[in-house]
Amino acid sequence: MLRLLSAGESHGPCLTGILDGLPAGIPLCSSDIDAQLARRQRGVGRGSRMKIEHDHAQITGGVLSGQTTGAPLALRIDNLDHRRWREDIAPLTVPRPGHADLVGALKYGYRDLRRSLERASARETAMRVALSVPCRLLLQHLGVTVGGYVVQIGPVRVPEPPVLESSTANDVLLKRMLSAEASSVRCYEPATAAQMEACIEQCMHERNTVGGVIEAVAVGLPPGLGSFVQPDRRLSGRLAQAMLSIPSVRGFELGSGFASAAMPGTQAQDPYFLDGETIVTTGQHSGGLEGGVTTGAPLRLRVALKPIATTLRSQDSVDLATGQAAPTRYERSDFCHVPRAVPIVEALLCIVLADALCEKLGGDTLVEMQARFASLRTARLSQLPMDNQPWRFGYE
Ligand code: EPS
Repeated sequence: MLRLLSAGESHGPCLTGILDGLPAGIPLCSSDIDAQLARRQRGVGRGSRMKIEHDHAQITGGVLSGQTTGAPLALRIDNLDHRRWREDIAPLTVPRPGHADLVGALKYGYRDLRRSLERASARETAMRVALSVPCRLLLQHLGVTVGGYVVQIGPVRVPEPPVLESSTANDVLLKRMLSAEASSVRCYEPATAAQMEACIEQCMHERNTVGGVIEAVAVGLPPGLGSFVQPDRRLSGRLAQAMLSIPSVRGFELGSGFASAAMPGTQAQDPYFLDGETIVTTGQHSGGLEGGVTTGAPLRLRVALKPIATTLRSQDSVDLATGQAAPTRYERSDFCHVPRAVPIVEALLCIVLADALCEKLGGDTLVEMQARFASLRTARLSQLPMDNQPWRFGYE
């Protein structure tokens, strides 16, 4: 339903983006977008490029008098660093392991490796964060809140939190989002946040980089987003695709994810129980999706980010210009991008969920979508009538 395209190099004049398929009537101004862009720029462990850029999105299409019109949204973000890259650029011929340098030359025949990094750079995520903002606002107008926090930096992890109770899960998760935003490493647990900060500082001192794990959450979702009737309509797969498209993401899990592989089957499911007339489930293990469809429980996913591949200490490589073994040459980079990546993970979650809601609700305007949202089936017993009769397939 939503189609997103971006263009632009990391050190070129600007990033350009288009998001097509938004309903009309979502209030949107560039300061809403800039607030999310600013979130993406702060956090312990960032590199010096973030001191140069002060990201601002210029809206150049799709918003009239402060509201989306239903036409494609068009945005532009200038790269302030571009002015330093207008003259002769030093050749880059030693591919950096873990970056797209070598595969770009193999695939596109580039004769200088900077051509690979210009587009493979995570700079592009600024535009995806910007384009996600009307999606986040659409979700908010439907009562859905998306947030995220860091649960691991290097070996430092938040202590395993107690199992979520369905009656308090939303409140607990909303509190975590708020506390994380007040932390320089975006971790909701203060003692662990201090250890994470120390871990990042230690890694900078050792001239190294460090990765981590982010948990993203959506609360207030209706049941029934996504489908199991075709594999490509499973929301779980659509989320995995989106999350694995973030540079440096190497792992994805929903709910108990990889840990559930070690659990007996009786302990790896979320039981159903009645709360008055309504069937409820915590989503603790499922992550809020069963059969690739939302259950109405909070959606919880995790992504693992490998450490940034650009390191102050050189790595073994080969100079393609001389054909000799050669060390990589350092250019500035982040030391730990994990706190800064939380808004990126949230952004992609917002885009996938807004897409699924547009699919489920249809409608050309926000108001139409709100009315349809209010009439969706809930898990009340009265809305789940069963025939309770023998039946037949009825094929010839
Ligand atoms: C990046 C390398 C660094 C990061 C950049 C992503 O840029 P530079 O090579 O100019 O120092 O700062 O991230 C951004 C510019 C950004 O806006 O997030 C990389 O190699 O992916």
